[in-house]
Amino acid sequence: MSPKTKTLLKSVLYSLLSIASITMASPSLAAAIDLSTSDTLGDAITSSSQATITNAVPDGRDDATNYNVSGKAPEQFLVNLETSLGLNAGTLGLDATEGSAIALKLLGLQRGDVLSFNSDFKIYDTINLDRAFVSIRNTTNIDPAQAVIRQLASGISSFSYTFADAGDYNIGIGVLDVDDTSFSSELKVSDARLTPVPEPITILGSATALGFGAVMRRRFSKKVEE
Ligand SMILES: [Ca+2]
Ligand SMILES: [Ca+2]
Ligand SMILES: [Ca+2]
Repeated sequence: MSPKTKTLLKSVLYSLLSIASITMASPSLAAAIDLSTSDTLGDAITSSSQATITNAVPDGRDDATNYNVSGKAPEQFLVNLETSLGLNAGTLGLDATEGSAIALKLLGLQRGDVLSFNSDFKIYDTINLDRAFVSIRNTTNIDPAQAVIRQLASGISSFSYTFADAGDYNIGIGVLDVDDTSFSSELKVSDARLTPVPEPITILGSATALGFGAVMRRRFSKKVEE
């Protein structure tokens, strides 16, 4: 085998190795969240892939159509809902009158992990509009007053949140009546995912492999020119 062929083979081998490292390092695989593992508070039902949450009472007296899905009443004492979600009293708004939610625990998150899901928020209310919310509370030595509350838009939308701190989290996703308790809304949550931040060591690994491959390619092209 001539030295040139040897160098060529080496270069091809290193390129293949670096491609292999990149392929292994690059996917930051999103893990599906099993929504059936969440607690339901008030009127909410879950399956592994979807949750449905309303603020409608079981006998349907607050609407012309009965939107209740579980036979359970929305939580009428908002402080109970807030406590179950790890929130301080009043966090969901002093204008909130009753509501329902699912409560998810996400443990051992890293800074940069991403929570995402699709939401479909149907509002059958016209006055003092109902709200859909996401509450994000880091329970690892972080003050409940630092909890993050996000509103979900009406209609179909996708939600995404990047965790700024590592820790264990309580996530609440729910629907609230505002100022009154009548006329309801329905929130459907689907495709909930947790996407881990890429491991720094993996990024370093693929960067090194990429650099190494580039060096070998440069060496090889030099050899050809010679
Ligand atoms: Ca209303
Ligand atoms: Ca209601
Ligand atoms: Ca309402």
